[in-house]
Amino acid sequence: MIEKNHKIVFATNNAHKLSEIRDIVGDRWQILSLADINCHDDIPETADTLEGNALLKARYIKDKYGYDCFADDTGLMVDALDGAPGVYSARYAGDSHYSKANMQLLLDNLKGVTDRKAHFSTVISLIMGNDVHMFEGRVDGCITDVPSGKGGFGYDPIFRPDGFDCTFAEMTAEDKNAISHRGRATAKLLDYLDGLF
Ligand code: ITT
Repeated sequence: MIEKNHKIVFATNNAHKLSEIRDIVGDRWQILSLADINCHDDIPETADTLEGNALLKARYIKDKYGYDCFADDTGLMVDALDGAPGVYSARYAGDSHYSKANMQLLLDNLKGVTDRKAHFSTVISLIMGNDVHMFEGRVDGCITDVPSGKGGFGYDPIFRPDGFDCTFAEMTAEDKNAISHRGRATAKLLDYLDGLF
């Protein structure tokens, strides 16, 4: 049994992810950021799967700071590129992690390619006490020919989810969260946490 004001750290250095998760969770749980616990480390992400990296990030915080913790790892998988950039989405165009460069490289690699199918996958790893749990979310869509929209982050300006005629970057945060990979994985996380009452 855990209390409603139980503190859980979200182990991410990505401010956009933090704000998306806080929007989704609302006041149901207290989500602490890495800054809140005074962690400014560059947490290693050396695994070659989303599951592996999500677990590495959560385990790092649990072991070093003792907090219950969750982390997400996300990838954009493009069918015509055999699933690339996938687990390497953050550094597709190099270690600088610039979203604009990543998007441009992806568009360059898809020049003349008509099969634009792609999906985002998110894996959330939660460590509560000694228990580890994984939650997964996915959204299917396609890669557009040019970037469009100013919302969201990362690859959002070039990803159009199935059933919509706009990119994630052209949607409100609420609409993106309702159907996105992270929104779906987070819904499963919240179902699990709610069940602990
Ligand atoms: P942390 O590891 O600190 O959480 P990160 O930005 O490195 O942050 P990931 O490794 O999970 O996060 O992200 C992989 C890449 O995918 C990164 O370039 C993101 O910009 C991009 N990405 C993640 N979620 C996304 C989303 O909802 N929409 C668009 N791009 C996203």
